[in-house]
Amino acid sequence: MDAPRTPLADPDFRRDVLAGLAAPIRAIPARWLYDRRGSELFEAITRLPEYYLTRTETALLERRCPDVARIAGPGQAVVEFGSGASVKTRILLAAIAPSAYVPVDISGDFLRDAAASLEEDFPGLPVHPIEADFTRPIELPAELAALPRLGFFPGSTIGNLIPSTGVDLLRAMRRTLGTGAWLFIGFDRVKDPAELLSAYDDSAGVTAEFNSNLLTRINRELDGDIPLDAFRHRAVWNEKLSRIEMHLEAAREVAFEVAGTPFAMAPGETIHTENSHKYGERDARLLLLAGGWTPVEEWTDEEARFALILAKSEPARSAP
Ligand code: AVI
Repeated sequence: MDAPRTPLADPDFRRDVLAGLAAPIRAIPARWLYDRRGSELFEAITRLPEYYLTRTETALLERRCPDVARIAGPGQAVVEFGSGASVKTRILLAAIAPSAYVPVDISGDFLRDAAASLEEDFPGLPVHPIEADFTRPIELPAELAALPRLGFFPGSTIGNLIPSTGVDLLRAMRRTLGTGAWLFIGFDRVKDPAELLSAYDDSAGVTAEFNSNLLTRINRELDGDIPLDAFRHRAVWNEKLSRIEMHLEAAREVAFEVAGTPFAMAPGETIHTENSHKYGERDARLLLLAGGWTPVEEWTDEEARFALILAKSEPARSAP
């Protein structure tokens, strides 16, 4: 029997790419953008002058974490979804006198590194890394049973999910953290489409490289022969769905193979690679409410570019 052509390919990656390229509206889930190179490119994006999100949220955290400490009180077990151990985590932990830190991530290696560096910077703080998919409810360690809990989900990562999936995630977080817990979450706000478009199509071309790295990854891991020069990065503002979309657009007629399957695309046809939803003031609150979280306090920067919301999982009440 012949050896498989792509023995190291992640079967989920293979399934998503083959199905996504064959679909009538071609689309590949955004999580596949983050191989090692993709993660490095995303880090570079966060430092771009046009990408206001990271620096705006970081400054807001510096200013507002003391308010979170005041409202939520000391001794919180901080559960970070998709850790983490970033500059943002450190700002929160330094401000709120936590009783424990629980980074949750699907990547074990990343988690262990993050946990080790946090333990160094916060000696005496119990750190309990959990390797798990946080889109499903997670069982927290028994040591945390009696502690108040505060979930942390910064970065506007909620915006990368379509609203129905975002609500499912918020509900899973509620199940994980329990009734009476806090959730401290970042939302990118709706703003001038020109500003949004330049944040997702920067002048140095880093976002374009981040997007087309997906094709490089497909070629490498799925034995593809996609000509990279046949595709260009497109960032599009979808007003109706209130989101920036990233696409890879065929610049000419192109034919290629992935894992032995042939594909052909006409000029102008695209592969949709990411959504980044932007939320108005009421939209974000409604999303939280739909996910079982009651907004308690909200902070934005002077230009209302980005919002941090502190929400609480209240006991279930019967509807009036
Ligand atoms: C990770 N996420 C919040 C980023 C965003 O802004 O949606 C990913 C990104 N894509 C292009 N630039 C940044």
